[in-house]
Amino acid sequence: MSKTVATRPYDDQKPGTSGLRKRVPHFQQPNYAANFIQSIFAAARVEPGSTLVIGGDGRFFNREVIGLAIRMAAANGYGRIVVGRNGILSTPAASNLIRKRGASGGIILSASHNPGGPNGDFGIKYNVSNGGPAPEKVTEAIFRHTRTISEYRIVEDAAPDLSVLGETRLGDATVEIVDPVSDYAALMEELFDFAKLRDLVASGFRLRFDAMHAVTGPYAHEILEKRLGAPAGTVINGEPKEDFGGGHPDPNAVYAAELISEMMGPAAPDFGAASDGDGDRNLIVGRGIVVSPSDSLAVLAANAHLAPAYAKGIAGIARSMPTSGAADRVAEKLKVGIYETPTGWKFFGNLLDAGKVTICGEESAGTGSDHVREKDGLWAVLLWLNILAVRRESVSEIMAAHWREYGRTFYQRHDYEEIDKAAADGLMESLRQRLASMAGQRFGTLVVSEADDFSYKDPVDGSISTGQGVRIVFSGGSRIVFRLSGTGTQGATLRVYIERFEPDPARHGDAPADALAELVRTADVIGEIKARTGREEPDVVT
Ligand code: G16
Repeated sequence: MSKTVATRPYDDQKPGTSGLRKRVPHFQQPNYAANFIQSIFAAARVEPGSTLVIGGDGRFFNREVIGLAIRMAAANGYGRIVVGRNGILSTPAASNLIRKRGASGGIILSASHNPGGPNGDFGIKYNVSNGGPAPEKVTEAIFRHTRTISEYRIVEDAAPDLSVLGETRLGDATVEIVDPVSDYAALMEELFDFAKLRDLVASGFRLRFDAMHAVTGPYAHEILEKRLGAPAGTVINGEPKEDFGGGHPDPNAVYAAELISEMMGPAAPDFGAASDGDGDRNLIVGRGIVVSPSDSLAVLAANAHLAPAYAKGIAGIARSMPTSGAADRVAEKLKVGIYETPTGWKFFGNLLDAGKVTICGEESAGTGSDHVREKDGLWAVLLWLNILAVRRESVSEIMAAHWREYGRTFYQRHDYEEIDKAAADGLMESLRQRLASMAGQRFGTLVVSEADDFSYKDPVDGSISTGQGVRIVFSGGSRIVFRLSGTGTQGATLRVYIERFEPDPARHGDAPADALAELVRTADVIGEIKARTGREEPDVVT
């Protein structure tokens, strides 16, 4: 039996870069999650009897909302609801399941790399039938519905036990609890040469994977240790925890410090990697070298043909605007298309569906391909391993060779977290007002050649997204980009992206901080960062 429950709208349910993210207590307000889920169903307008996939990264409050989403889906006309055991599905595994099952969409409960726990973050995102994040026209329709919602539908019966595999009936729907790992692991075996990977591991090659107490633990244990034969202990922090063990499951040099310090030490393994809360991001580290995500995208694109899935070559590359131009040089050499999109994986979906690109990536530690419609942390790790298994060179050697061939793009992102929202808006507004007069201005040795506020016209459906970040380009191609994050939950996060191309191999060994020092100083002058935010230093440099 299902029932209709009266509710009242909240005015702050606008999805950001990747779904709706708020603190857990905020989500625990009466009907807060139910309102958003009902609005997803209203915007999705699926055929009765459709399939819906539901899963999450296992963070605090997951179980409650998964139970709620199952009961609401059963009352809203879905015929089959596919759920990961114990509510667990990594974001790429959910994307794969949506595609494999011909589902009309999926609900993924995650706040990605944001910390979890009773006072941590929680999030809900909706993915559409191609397995990718809902495009803006859908997220806008969800938001519109949240502004006027007056009731939601739910079955009265309890949701089934999420720990038991198999099917049960709930209202008019079938709820199917599936193993979260097996379909995903099978997909990885199709894409990569597991025999070669096993040989690499058997040859004494040592790897370390930090799952950061988040969702990739079970996936990494199965794939790296069981299927590839890496010794037990290869995967660290491999048990998912509701609060990620008190950590911040963001795979960067600050939050994955344990991994980085091991990789920089005298007994470092050959290869290290980490993933985030929901398993879509990746960090790649070689012995003594951290690979920047923008460089990783370029190297993966340049070497993808070494893995079976991409042996015939790639159709094109897409990167988000703030991601460095390193991949552009690879696309040029391969004579394939390069697309520059706004931040947010949702912008890659159309390009992938249209076959215009095969590999996509972002500076925010995300890389992926047309195998699913999300970025995919373990996929990036396995593609790196496949490349290493064929080339039998170290990560440092591969990077040095890449820079010799294409030149090196030095890159840093400076994050100022939880700053005052009004100050952040003021900083961006002031930049926008000065854009028209910026060209020709000189800052030290740097001369501005162009400045704009990035906007994007989707080449497939013609939709236009404006206000996607202020770009200041200097003669010679160096660049500073200012943007406000769309994934924070407290105040505002200012991101400043800085890059400089260096063709001279004699300079490729320079430290990024030195190579970018003048641009960093200039970013503060142009953005008035210290004056407007009161911050002397960024909180995180990636
Ligand atoms: C999400 C999006 C990414 C984006 C990142 C950072 O990642 O899927 O496309 O690059 O947020 O966005 P922002 O700069 O707006 O904070 P995730 O891993 O958080 O889902």
